[in-house]
Amino acid sequence: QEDDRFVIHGPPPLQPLPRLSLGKLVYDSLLANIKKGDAFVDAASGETISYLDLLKKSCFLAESLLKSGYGRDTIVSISSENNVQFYIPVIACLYIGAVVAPINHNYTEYETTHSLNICKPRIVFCSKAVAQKFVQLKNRLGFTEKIVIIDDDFCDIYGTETLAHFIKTGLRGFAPLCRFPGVDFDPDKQIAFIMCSSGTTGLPKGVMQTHTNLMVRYMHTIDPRYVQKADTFLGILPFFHGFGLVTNFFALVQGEKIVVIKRFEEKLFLKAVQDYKIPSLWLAPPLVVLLAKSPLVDQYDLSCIREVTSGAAPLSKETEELVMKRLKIKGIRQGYGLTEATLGVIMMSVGDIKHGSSGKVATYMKCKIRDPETGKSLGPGKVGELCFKGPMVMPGYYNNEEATRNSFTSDGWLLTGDLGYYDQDEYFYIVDRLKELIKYKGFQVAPAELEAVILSHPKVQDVGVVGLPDESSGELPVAFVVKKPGANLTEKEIIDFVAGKVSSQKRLRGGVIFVPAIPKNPSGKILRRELRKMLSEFKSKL
Ligand code: M24
Repeated sequence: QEDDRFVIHGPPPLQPLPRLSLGKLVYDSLLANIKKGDAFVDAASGETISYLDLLKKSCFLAESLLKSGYGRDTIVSISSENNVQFYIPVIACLYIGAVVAPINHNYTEYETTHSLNICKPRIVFCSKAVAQKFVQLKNRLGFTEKIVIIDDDFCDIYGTETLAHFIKTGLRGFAPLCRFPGVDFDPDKQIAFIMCSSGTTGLPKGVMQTHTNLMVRYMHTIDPRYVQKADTFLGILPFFHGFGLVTNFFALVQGEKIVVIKRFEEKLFLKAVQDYKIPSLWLAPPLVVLLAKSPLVDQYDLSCIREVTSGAAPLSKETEELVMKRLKIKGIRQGYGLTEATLGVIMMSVGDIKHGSSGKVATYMKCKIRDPETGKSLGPGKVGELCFKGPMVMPGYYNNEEATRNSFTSDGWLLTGDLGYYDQDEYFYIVDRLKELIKYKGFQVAPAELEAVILSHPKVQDVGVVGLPDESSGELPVAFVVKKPGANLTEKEIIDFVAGKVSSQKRLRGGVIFVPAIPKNPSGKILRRELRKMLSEFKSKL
């Protein structure tokens, strides 16, 4: 039985949650901002796209998709570096109720295959840089009909077409219109995005996020308790990750100019903040650490920065304090979020400071700390699993009822797999992770995925992967490996084998430790807590 005393509610909303499609919201905003000029500008090349252009291209693309037989519920993937064109297909799909499934452009063929197989997109919109990979996979997998290149009007990669070509052929001579090309649907049920996350266990899965899930974040964005209005926004968080995709989308809806960082480079980052006078930075902890420690920071005039917001991984109190002193700002606003709950569900309000805390439960949401053993809700100061209810919680994993069922308690609370507590004033602190997930620089690394890769090595008998705590990156993946009897296998051989199959964030930067056996429970489940203990013993001996 739920103990209501220990359910922590977010503050009352300023307005009821509107039942509106994101497409209509963004269309109205683009229209209202057409005189504003640039919507996106690339910090390195200076390439831009104006609000008017974005409005036209997204409307033409939506009409063209509809005329080509795509529409509500069509699954469309997007895979590209952060660029000024990224949101054209995203917005067009939101107009017509098509479902956008972003895929990390850095993914190897192996990882991309898994992502494509989750949602089987009929169209992939991608950048020229990664198009070849999708052409090969299209032929092999067979369900994708078109690959459309978004960032080049003259691209001639065999098996692809350009965005301009797709629009022109789709419209088949019809004069393009800039009216709202919307389709009727129920925003509570209509899926807007399918995002990649491994959740509490196993391989990456597709998190469904509805229009209403995302609308809650819009309400946070226009709530002065959470967001200070600005003219410019730094598009540095990856657009394919929930944190980046949604924060940049709503900055756009707010009519801000988004300064896009395509490839991270320290000088480019600092210069963009300085030159475009970015007042509010939204970052993952590694970049906050950079602001705290990098000698280059002193070479730029960063006096424009009023606040820094950090989320997606823990940030230490020490880093917080260093950045505050260095940038002469009042505090770092932390937030805690997860793909399964759309975005930040615990956030520090504007002007509120409590060092080391991630903040308070966000408006529209409620949270409880659940004792993982007994299932009972816990009071202040007691560590347990954070669980959420409310309109930001995903309806489930795409095509995966079992994983969905396992992510909720029988009375409908989302199990986050994170351990934390709240204090007497209801500020939350995240202290550990119950789930398998490793986070490297804010990116998800699913141990089960690395274990499957390493197990496919012919000289490996068994394996278990855990994270090694690391100050600047959060955690580094480490593999405990059992060699096949008589096998001659080196650490380097395994590290290189993994590097050949997965993208950079998943490499075994924490190393390989050879062991005689992997600790498991009687049903064969890896005892990760045991592995972590072995890891700290091993490292303390070095
Ligand atoms: P995903 N401290 C410790 N661990 C954290 C954390 C934190 N502050 N935040 C996330 N984690 C870990 O890749 C937990 O283990 C995200 O990280 C994600 C997605 C969308 C938005 O998702 C957790 O289970 C955000 C994060 C987000 N973070 O902050 C804000 N948004 C935010 C901040 C201020 O699935 C796992 O990472 C204001 C508004 C905001 F939205 C989830 O990993």
